[in-house]
Amino acid sequence: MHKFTKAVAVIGLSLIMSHSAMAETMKLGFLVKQPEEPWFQTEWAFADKAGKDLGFDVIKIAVPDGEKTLNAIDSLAASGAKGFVICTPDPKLGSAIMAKANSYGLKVITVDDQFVTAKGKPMENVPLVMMAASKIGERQGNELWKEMNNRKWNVAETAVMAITSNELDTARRRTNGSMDALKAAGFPEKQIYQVPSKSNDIPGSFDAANSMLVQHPEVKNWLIVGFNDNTILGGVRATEGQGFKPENVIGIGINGVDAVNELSKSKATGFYGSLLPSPDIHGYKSIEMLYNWETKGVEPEKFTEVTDVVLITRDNFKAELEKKGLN
Ligand code: FCA
Repeated sequence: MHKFTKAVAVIGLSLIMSHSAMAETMKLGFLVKQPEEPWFQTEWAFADKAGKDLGFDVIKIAVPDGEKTLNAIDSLAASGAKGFVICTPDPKLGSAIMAKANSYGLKVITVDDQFVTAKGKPMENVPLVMMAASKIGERQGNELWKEMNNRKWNVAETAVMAITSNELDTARRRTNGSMDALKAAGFPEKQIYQVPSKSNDIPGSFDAANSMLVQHPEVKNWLIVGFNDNTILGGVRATEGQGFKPENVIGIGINGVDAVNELSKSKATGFYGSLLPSPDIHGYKSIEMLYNWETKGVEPEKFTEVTDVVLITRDNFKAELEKKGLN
């Protein structure tokens, strides 16, 4: 009986303690526009890791549109969070997001997509963590050129299909970088065709690519340019639908983690590979900066560019993902 009472008391005490410990744990938000992309799931996972390492809770919220974004900020404030990292569904929401965050005294760090004013001017005073957009685009162009030459394609029978999302600055810079690199390498400018995507997902780029393919029945080989893996996947699916063989299509994505299913397929497709940046660093570092800002008053850098990139293909993707702890 005595033992039993003691045991109950111990359990009771530990419950009280864990409850009060929980009450003291700092909360920070991590809001992303497209949680269905493994890219953002990876950022979340590494934000959680930072939370475990440094001792804070991460409130992860999907914000596919403006209304959900503003509601998410209300609920973060209600739960006592001190700030949030965000990849906004629309860069033009920047001013509205900042106004709401400021009204609650919440700190904000942006990741991947930079806020712009209503007039489209980058809001450079809000801290940003992002990949080097033009550089990764140039790398895409150079790798496409290299693989085209490996396959000894006749340039006269080849065209570039550039699926664009120019309203998103990072996307515009990536695809422009890619087209510039192809031109610089010697690809004829008049065989580079651009088509805008209506939405930044596979169906959007699939539709865009289909309309491009029917306009150019004369093209035998296609190089596909686009700002992320989903864009390229949509393009590749469209070529398959219109009867192109994998050996006549080269698509190289960007994000890497969104290409794992495709690269795991038993047979090669027109999706040759992907440029893998560092979603782990984006997720970990952005929220670590927020934490240091809140707890130590360390002002984050206004711009943190993450440059480390590796090309993953069917041959090396498992090993490369493992190196970064992304498997
Ligand atoms: C943008 C894209 C994502 C990812 C990220 C780094 O937000 O939409 O797919 O590439 O930049």
